Amino acid sequence: MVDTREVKQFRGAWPVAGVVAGAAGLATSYFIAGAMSVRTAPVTAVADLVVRLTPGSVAESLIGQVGHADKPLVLTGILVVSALLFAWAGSLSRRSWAPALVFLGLAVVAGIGVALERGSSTSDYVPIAVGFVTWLVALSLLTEPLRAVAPTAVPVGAGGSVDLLEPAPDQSAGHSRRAFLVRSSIIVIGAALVAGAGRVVGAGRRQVEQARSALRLPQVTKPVIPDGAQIGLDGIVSWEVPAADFYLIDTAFVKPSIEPANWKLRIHGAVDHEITLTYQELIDRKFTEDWITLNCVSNPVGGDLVGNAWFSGVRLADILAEAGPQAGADAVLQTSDDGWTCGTPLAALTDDRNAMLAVAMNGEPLRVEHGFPVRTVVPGLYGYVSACKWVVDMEVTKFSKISAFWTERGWGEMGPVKIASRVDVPRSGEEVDAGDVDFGGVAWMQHTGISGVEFSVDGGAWQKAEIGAAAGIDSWVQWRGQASVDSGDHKVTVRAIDADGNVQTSAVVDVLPDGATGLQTQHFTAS
Ligand SMILES: Nc1nc2c(c(=O)[nH]1)N[C@H]1C(S)=C(S)[C@@H](COP(=O)(O)O)O[C@H]1N2
Ligand SMILES: [Mo]
Repeated sequence: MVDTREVKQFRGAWPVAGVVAGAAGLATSYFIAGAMSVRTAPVTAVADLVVRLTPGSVAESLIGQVGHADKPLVLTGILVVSALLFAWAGSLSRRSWAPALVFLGLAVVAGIGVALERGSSTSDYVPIAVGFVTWLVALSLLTEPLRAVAPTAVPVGAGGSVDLLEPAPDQSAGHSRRAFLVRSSIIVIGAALVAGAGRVVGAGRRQVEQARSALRLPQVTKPVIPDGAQIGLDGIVSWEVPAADFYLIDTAFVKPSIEPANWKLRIHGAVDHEITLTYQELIDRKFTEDWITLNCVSNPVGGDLVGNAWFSGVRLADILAEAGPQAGADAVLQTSDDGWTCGTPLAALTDDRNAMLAVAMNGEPLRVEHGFPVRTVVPGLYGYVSACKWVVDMEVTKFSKISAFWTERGWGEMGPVKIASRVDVPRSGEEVDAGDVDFGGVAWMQHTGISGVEFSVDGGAWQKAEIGAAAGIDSWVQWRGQASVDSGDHKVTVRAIDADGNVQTSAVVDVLPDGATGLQTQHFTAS
């Protein structure tokens, strides 16, 4: 029989369990954010959210009052509020599993914070998910011993007897309390270790970020959008895609943290002279710069895995000429610091196009997630065969001798881009005013160029669209057109024509193995 005082003492343990479990969840999410180099950890994202939601005038006067302490204050506030919510969740868990809802609510708030961050991607939610699962597991581990001595059905003192519902014979209150203390200590120590490890893991990334902001690249010029490239229709993707909004595709769960001083590229294999380049040697060479549209082979018709940016770097053709590829070589096996590989046609790296080892994007050093300090960019080829991020090794070889990450998985070997066009205005499902309706979007066929875009409303005749200026043959163009429509449901279809006169096919082909074809049709309603 359990002493009622023991049971009462245990009441305080429930909120403690909530706080310990909550802290453990924060610790694992912090660690994962550090390990994955997630730009904004969940708590920081919530802090940004709080700042965003605080009315400007209030924020200003607060910041005025507390000066530079504003950010630590907001963070401390969030941690205090979280701790109270954790404690509340812990007390709730005496009676039901409702506390899971409290945790879920917190996870959702963190998720909203992350969603509102500029350039957030799916992987940014992983730390939140891990933190949430940790909460649930830790809370159930901690409350298990408590549950054994505190059957909620029995109000202590009512009727004067404490009738425990079938306590296991060895589940005395003392035993349970020991179990609770042992489990909380293990979880607290574990959380501290995990949080500490998160700091260490995150430190590499912080150092790289510092090295990145300290970089001076005198040969890199700021992008200047060519006159007439922006066609002036709201809703079309911006012609120059900011690095923070540029699509991200890679297999690296943890993004490589490479300081420029530690970067080296080895060019070897079937070459007359093996070359090893340091970062300094690379940026001391003559630069090339170009507007290049980069796209992913997995981009479906109408998809947004495509972007256009101003890349600065060193021409690979010049470097490879010094290495001297030997007769018979037709491929370059590129390897990233993270072990990812791709096989690139040697010809595309040695012909007159601007295939380059890029160090900057839109006039700024590459972002870590886009391959800092050095990545390859090859106009006219899909990213999976060419645009190696964090590139550290190039082996000149033959396709017949190699396999690479995606080609091993059934994707085509050569990866030339296919002509494509997209409708950005109106968006699917959008309501527009009946009458003259504006249409617009982008079209691309890198390294051939686009000569025209046509659109068809409700399956009618193809009409010529106006196209914006291109910056050469490697960048996309914006297009726009107008047609009169009655009220009701409508559709618009677009197709592009390349500089050789080839018209984009309507034949539907899936992205696997070498890129989608087919025309995009957007449905909209006029009223
Ligand atoms: N190291 C590495 N480089 C990589 C990849 C990768 O998974 N790992 N993915 C490639 C693919 S499939 C594409 S489409 C482009 C995308 O480049 P971005 O993320 O800078 O837009 O990078 C390429 N380079
Ligand atoms: Mo890709």
